Amino acid sequence: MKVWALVLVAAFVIIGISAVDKNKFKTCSQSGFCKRLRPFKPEKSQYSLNLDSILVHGNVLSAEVVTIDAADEKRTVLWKYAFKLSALADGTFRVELDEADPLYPRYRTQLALDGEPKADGLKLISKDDGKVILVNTQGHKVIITSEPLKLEFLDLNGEVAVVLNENSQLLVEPLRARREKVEDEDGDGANQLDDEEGTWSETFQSHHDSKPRGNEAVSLDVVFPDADHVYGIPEHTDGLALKTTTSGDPYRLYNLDVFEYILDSRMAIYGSVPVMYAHGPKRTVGVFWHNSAETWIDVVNYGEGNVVSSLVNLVTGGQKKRVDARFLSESGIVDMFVLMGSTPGDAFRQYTALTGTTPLPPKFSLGYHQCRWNYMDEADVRSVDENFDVHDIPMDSIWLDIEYTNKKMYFTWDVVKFPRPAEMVANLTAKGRKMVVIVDPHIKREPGYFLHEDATELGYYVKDRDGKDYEGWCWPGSSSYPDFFNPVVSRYYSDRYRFENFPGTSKDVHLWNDMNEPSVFNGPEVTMPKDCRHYKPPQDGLEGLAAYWEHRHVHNEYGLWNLRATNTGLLDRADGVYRPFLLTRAVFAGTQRYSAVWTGDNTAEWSFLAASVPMCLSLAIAGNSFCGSDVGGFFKYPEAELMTRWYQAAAFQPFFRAHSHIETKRREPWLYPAATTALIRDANRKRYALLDFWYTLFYEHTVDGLPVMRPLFQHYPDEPATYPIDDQYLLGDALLVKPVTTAGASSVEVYLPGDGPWYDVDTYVPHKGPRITQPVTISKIPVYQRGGTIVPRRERVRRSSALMADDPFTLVVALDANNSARGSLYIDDGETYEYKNNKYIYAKIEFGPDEMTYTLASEGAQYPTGAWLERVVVAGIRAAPRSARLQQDGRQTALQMTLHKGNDVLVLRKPAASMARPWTITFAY
Ligand code: NBV
Repeated sequence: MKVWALVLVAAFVIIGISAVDKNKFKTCSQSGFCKRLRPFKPEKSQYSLNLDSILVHGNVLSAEVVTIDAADEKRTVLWKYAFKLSALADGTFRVELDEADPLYPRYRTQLALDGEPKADGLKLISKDDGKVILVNTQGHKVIITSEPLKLEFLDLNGEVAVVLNENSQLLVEPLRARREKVEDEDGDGANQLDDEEGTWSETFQSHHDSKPRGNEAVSLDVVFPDADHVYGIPEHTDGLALKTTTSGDPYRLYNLDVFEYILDSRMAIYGSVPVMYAHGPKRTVGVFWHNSAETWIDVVNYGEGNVVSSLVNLVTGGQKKRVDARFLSESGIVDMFVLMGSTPGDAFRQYTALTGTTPLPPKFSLGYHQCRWNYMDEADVRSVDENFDVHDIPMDSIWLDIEYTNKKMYFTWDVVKFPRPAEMVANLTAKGRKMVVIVDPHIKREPGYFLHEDATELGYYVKDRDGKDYEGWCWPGSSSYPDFFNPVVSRYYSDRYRFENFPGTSKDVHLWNDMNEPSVFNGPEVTMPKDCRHYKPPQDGLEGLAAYWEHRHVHNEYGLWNLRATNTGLLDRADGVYRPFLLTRAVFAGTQRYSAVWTGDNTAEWSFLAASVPMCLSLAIAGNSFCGSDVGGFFKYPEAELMTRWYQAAAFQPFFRAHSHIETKRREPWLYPAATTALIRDANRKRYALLDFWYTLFYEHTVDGLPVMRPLFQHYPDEPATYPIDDQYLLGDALLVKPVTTAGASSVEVYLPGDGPWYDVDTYVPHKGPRITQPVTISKIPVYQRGGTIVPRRERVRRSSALMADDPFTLVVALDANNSARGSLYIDDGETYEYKNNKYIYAKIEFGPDEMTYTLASEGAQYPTGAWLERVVVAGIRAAPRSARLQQDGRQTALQMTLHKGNDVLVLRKPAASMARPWTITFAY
């Protein structure tokens, strides 16, 4: 390692002791296009649609849009644009605006969409008075005003739900060629360089951006009438409901490795998902800004107390509720999807219909993961593994961070510390456990390293502005980065995951792609320079600037290309038989199709524990349900109480993994006082008891595209009190979780929406909302089951999820006011794709006063599970039945029953029905 490099790494580590170094990251005024265009708000938009050019073909209206200077009486056309409005399936529209004849093609984001969106019907209703009116099959109308161009999207009641370009901030900066010299335009006698406002270059700190294409920004404003709040555009740290940005910077989306990120901030961090939802009692709608360049988003919520009322009146004409947003990106085209809702669930589903859902995860990955930077050698791994058994704590996987490699050369092992990886993995799999290893995208530039030699020889690296292999600095020292945009490179990279190419791995070794923003320690804002060059498929006649994409165009989707290549590799290595698990830090629209996500390097502080909820909720409504945060906090050391509360909270979050920084004190559960270890054991057991509930939710997500972890307003859209809530959430529609996130808590305030009752899952005590004070001890996790639901549990806890496969079920029935409840259960082999061949069970479970039924809801689907029904617990029973009989396979059995607790909890003992086939329990009174 060169000396300067050592100094850099040391400095990195030392600087990292305190909170984020804000100077490393741009503010809006340091980001050329944001500074230039944030104030852009002309009184009248220059854009108008040429009514004579309109063509409606299939689901698409296309037309010419032109810009004309308002002051120009001759109405000279400044620039021409191609406009498209498409009607898409399920109440979604798409609006595209590109230059009609750009100097070079403008970048269109490639990987976010899960294939071509499905078309809907679009009918032209009228075209007069400068307005075009259209309607889709569902009945949503679109009114296009031609001059200035404005688009109004109407809900099914005929009310305006979304407006584009109401605030005249639509803009597509035309590409132009750089002139070496500009004639003396200001009359000072001198010719000037064509470089006003940093058009052709920009500098941030010591970093120079050559901007060979000049300015190419795009912008669009959106108005959401009647909205109380807007949500989404993760990843940020300032809560679920977005705030007005008139003071301070806009929300920023630019995937960045922000060391020791801070809370309550609109700064960009690792992920960027440009989808926003607006919700109020009238409706929920959404917009998806399909753009992978650096993006800034301003929000003005006129209903927020701090927006001056005179301004509210001026802008909204007295309308009390309205939220305005404005998307501003450095490059690309205007490509906005409008999601018409009308419920929150509809809008969330419309988004996943476009960008995809999370495929059914291997079941182990819903269990508990034990990670640390680093488990240092095989003996360390073995002892951690054994200690989970000694302390009787269920655990499904042990993770290896970067130190397992030979000098941070991925796909290799440090042969001194890890001489027998296959044996190490076999030790884990013997107990049904797995291993997860990290592979970062940076490649060590080390002579003799096969990956580096291949990539250099074959030209597989991202290029710098001069067309040479780009060299940055990362963990391995001098590094280069695969250009996944080239299909040949992605294929090559995928093949590195083949078992024969990555010795020591097997189907039970899963993956973690970190640092894929990408992180470059010595790059501008700790990432890749924007003028680096990426592959573009060669096309006849396209050369020079037209022959490649710049990193600026693709930045936010770089990580997604990395994940796609990894995912392909993991599928292919096992001939498509086994489901892979993959975790990523960088996030973009569509990431959910390949990977789980986590919230990166958090800190062992109470506030970060609390922040894990809104951060994961925002990601979940943006498609990424499989989300978690480092349990315990990555930086610093969590004392016993914080650690306990973190386990308790994370046991009820989708991705459940403990992780810690290499320099922090070891913190495996048994290293705490015995009482804390016991509490952690209890939290993990609660997780494992509900694994089938989680698995069923993830299965249902693949079918309905709804989040697994849900904000309260999703199910209670008419209850305004739920709108701002982001310290509690729902799992499916059955459980409500309120984690304890403060020290020394003896009670928490819980909002219980709807009619309830909500049953405390520990005691079955029913509660009615809207607000209760829940006393808590250190062992209490406030979780409630909604009356009207049935939740499957398995009470025999084992070392890992795989060992529980044939264990019996307890069904917890929480009754509603009609003495009824329903639920579902999904079962399969937990690891293969055989479910696609109908080898699974999806059962609907229904409870009514007279009978309880378990029916297989998917025709033709079967799975020979050995699991059986051990117990039915019915909470909230008002009239206890005299007798209960089970029927299955034509046989009848009388069941034993016991009444508990003031006689309102009924337990049916040992029905012993097989969960592989339907059954019925009938009650007599
Ligand atoms: O690979 C080391 C760490 C990892 O443990 C962490 O989870 C990642 O978010 N990685 C970042 C690199 C550097 C952290 C300071």
